[in-house]
Order: sequence, then C-alpha cells, then structure tokens
Amino acid sequence: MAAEVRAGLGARPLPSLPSKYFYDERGSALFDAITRLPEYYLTRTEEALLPRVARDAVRRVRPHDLVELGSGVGGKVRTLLRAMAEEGTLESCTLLDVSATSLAGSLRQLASERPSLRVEAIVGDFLTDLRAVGPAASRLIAFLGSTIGNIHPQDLPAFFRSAAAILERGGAMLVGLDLVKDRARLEAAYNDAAGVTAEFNRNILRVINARLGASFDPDDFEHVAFYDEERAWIEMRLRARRACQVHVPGAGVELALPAAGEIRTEISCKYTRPALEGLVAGTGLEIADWRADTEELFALARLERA
Ligand code: SAH
Ligand code: AVI
Repeated sequence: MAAEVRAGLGARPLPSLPSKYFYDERGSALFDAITRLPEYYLTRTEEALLPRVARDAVRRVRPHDLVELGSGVGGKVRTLLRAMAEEGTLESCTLLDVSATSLAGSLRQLASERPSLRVEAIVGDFLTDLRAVGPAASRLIAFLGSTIGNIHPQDLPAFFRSAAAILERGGAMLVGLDLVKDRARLEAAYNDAAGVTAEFNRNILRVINARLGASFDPDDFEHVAFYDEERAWIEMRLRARRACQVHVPGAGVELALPAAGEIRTEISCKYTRPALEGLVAGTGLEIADWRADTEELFALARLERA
C-alpha cells in the first residue's frame, strides 16, 4: 500500500490514489448506500438482468464452482448460487475482495444460508492475486457491478489473460458493464443530490489517514466527478478548498497542494460492445453473449475461453 500511495501521490501533473482504498468498513457501507440512490441506475439495472443471464450461463457452463471478484456486501452471489443450485451443479464458491470486513459479512451470511457449501474467502487484489484462486474443472467467474470500469483500459488485456488462466475449457466469466450514454445521466449518477458519493469519495482520505498515519482533513476537499467523453470514463477527483500541506509518514510522502489542486481517486469506464471486443481480443477469452436492458444502460457480457 505504501508503495502504491507513494507512486500515486507522486504522479504529475495529477496526483492520484488507487480506488481500491475506498473500501474500509465505512467505505463499503457508503458504496452500499450509493447502490440504492435514485440517480445510481447501475445496480438495480444489473440486478434486473442477472437472474435470467445467470440461469442461461449456468445451463451453458454447468459450473460446480463460482468465483466472485470484488464481491462486496451485495447479494448478487446469492442469485448466482441459486441458479447453480437449481440446475444441481453447485459445489463450491470463492469470494475475492480487498475488503476483509465485506468478506467476513458474506461468509457469515453464506454459512447460515448454505451450510453445506464449500466457501473460501481471499483478501486480495483482482489485478495481481488471481493466482491465489485454485484450479477447478468447471467454473463460472462473476465480475459484476461495473467494477471492471474501475480498471484502466490499458490493464484490462492482462487482467483478462489472468482470468482465462483460472478457467478450464468451457468455463466462463460474467462481466457487468456500464454502457456509454448521455453525459447528463452519467454525471448525475456520480453527483447525487444527497451527497453520498461525495462522502464515499472523501472516505479514501480517512483510509489513508488510518493506515498510513496521514494528515488529510477530509473537510478540506470537495468532491468532483465529470464525464470525459474522449476516454469514455467518469473521473472522480478531490479538489483542495485551500492550499494544504499533507504528511503521509507511512508512505514517506510530503504533499503540497495549492488551493484548487486535485487528486484523482477513481476512473469508471463506460463501455460499448466493440470497445470491449477490442480489449478482449487475443487474451484467450471471447464475447459469447451480450445482454442489455431495453434502455441500453447496462450490459452483462459472458466471456468464454476462446
Ligand atoms: N460486486 C458488488 C460490489 C461492487 S463495489 C456489486 O456489484 O455491487 C466494488 C467491490 O470491489 C468492493 O467490494 C471493493 O472492496 C472491491 N474492490 C475494488 N477494487 C478491488 C481490487 N483491486 N481487488 C479486489 N477487490 C477490489
Ligand atoms: C464499484 N464501482 C463500480 C463504482 C462505480 O460506479 O464505478 C464505484 C463508485 N464510485 C462512485 N460511485 C460508485
């Protein structure tokens, strides 16, 4: 963490922080609140698509094993497990997330709902730690919620290759993607009227304070989120309300920010099918199915071993 934060805060012209550090217990709860906001159409649109897409994927793959990446505190894993149980294929499940508290909550819930299920939890980073997931003959990977959008597109081909490496032939990965759409709708989803996203954004500073002894005052920063049409991503930043000098002893960083100086905290990429096809090409995976809602807000893509 120290090395990542040092590299990010040292970047110029725009210092940055890795978005995976939003998700301590408070950050995970704030994200959960975001999923219920009227402006944040992503979660409810995906949840409406998921039962049918899950059933079709299970009929096609007949997975004994489910792996969910970035599983969080949500209940989507239950929809997937139900689909597997109904087809009689369910044996085991692995959850991988950076948030240990989210994993602990999911483990408790699964233990009470499905006591005979073999469940493993891995605290890790889905960009670097997929090798920690053991082999399985027949596996479905779920990567939902548009979390793929938080990965820089230049890192996606390597991510797809490492996902392909934990799938045997016939295995598949379900990916939830937020789709390119009009700026107003996108920007509203990341600038909610109740200010929950702003609080989520500032939470990353509390995490850096708690884990690296930093001296950020979250109240010194305002939330900024805008759509970069050329890159097809929402970018979240924190803008200093006044000049500030921040010490981050755990990372050996002294950060001087001028008034209105910004730190990038997240990108959230929006996709089209051709854009995803371009990034999947040559990675060992291919798009086998693509389902979007009638308004084309959100899509679930099934990627299979090529
Ligand atoms: N899958 C849920 C939660 C999405 S929130 C849903 O669809 O609603 C994103 C989740 O991914 C959080 O639980 C966060 O802790 C986790 N996460 C973010 N970056 C990660 C990374 N690099 N590696 C592993 N988990 C990560
Ligand atoms: C987890 N991830 C897909 C969310 C997103 O939409 O990119 C995180 C988020 N950031 C602001 N609001 C929600």
